[in-house]
Amino acid sequence: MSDFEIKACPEIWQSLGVDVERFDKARRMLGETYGKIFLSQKNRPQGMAYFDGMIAELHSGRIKELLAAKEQGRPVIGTFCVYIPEEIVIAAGGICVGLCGGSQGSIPDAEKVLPRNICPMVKSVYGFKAGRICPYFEAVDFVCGETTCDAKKKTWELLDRLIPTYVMEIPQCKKPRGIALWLDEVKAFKTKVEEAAGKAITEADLAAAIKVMNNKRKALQRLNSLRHCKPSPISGKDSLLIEQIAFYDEPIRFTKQLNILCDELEQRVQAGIAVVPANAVRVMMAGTPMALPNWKIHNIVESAGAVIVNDESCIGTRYFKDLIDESVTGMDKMLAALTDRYKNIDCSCFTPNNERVSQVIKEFRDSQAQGIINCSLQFCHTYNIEEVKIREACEQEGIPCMFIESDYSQEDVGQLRTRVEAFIEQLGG
Ligand code: BJ8
Repeated sequence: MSDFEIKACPEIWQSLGVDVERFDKARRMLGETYGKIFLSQKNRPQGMAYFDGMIAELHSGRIKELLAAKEQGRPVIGTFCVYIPEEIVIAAGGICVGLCGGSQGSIPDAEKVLPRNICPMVKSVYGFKAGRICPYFEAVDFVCGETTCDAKKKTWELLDRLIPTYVMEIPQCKKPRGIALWLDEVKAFKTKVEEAAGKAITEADLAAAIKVMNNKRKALQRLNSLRHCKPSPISGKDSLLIEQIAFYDEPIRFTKQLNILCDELEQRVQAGIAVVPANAVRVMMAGTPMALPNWKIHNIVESAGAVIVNDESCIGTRYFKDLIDESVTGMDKMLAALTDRYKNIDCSCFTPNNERVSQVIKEFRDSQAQGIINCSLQFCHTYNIEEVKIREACEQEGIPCMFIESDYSQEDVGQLRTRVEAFIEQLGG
């Protein structure tokens, strides 16, 4: 179908202590899957070539960049949650890479230690490190976890035995004393990053980093608005891919390339050019994030002839819908403004979390979708339980909604395909 290949770099993997033989097999399989899912799409925007290139360089070029940064004394920090303030890392001259696991391949390594009945994302993360099958994990100086869900916060204790794991305490409620604790945690994280960088972050450093991240989030907002056009000028699969690449690419380069793509998408909108037929059913996804390379549900939905026009998740809008106020000056006030932006992220780990319910309805309306597929990773209690409120709100608003609970395995694909096809048919597809 395609001769796409994710480039190999065995000398570097070896020097990092990666299990080269095993990792190389995974690399080949991933390249094949990528070719089938992404390169088989017809009429893709030309600007996707950059993002295809980022996947081709996933395990080579970008790893080399991280190692070159480390040589210059810049810290490279791995994260697992959008609550970790990337601006602080960038302000210190460092690099932040998202290490959330979206692969079934590392789960058997995790299940040797962790219980089977926890979220696949957490198991995938732990398995990547335990099995030494992720060059990113081997390239970072340390990782930063957080106290969001129970599966994560207890796994960090075990992960710390394999790699230095710093943990940010995220409150459970957004009361003033919770926000005050959060601000303290942001300050402590700043100190930790400054120690790793061997330099103090100045107000000018932080202001510049806030701008970099705001610009990146604005470009992602722009992509999201373009997806909302009818017909959507880009597929949901490609949009998801871009959102996933946002977590490991160099932010200034990423922003520039995404804006170039958005210029092209604007022209496509004017010309009425789309990847799918104009009458394709429009679906919005909501729920737990889909970390690279989890393309399972998007592939099922779009293979059934629908187009996904919005991702209400941490890989999607929760990552980029809010910006930091750039007009604020003075380190203390800037850190407070930063905390203020992060507290608007409406993860189901918070209680209460009614903002998310309203946000889901708002995004449904904005995206001109016809139905919502609310997804939860298996054993994610917070999103699973919050499904009740999402379903009630959809019923009240007359919005067709289906709920999927799944993991990274292929075992339920046939059954999911049948359910998704029936839902799309119900929406008029
Ligand atoms: S802000 S959604 S990135 S915690 S899916 S590991 S919650 S059991 S990923 Fe998340 Fe931050 Fe929240 Fe977003 Fe736990 Fe649920 Fe697994 Fe989750």
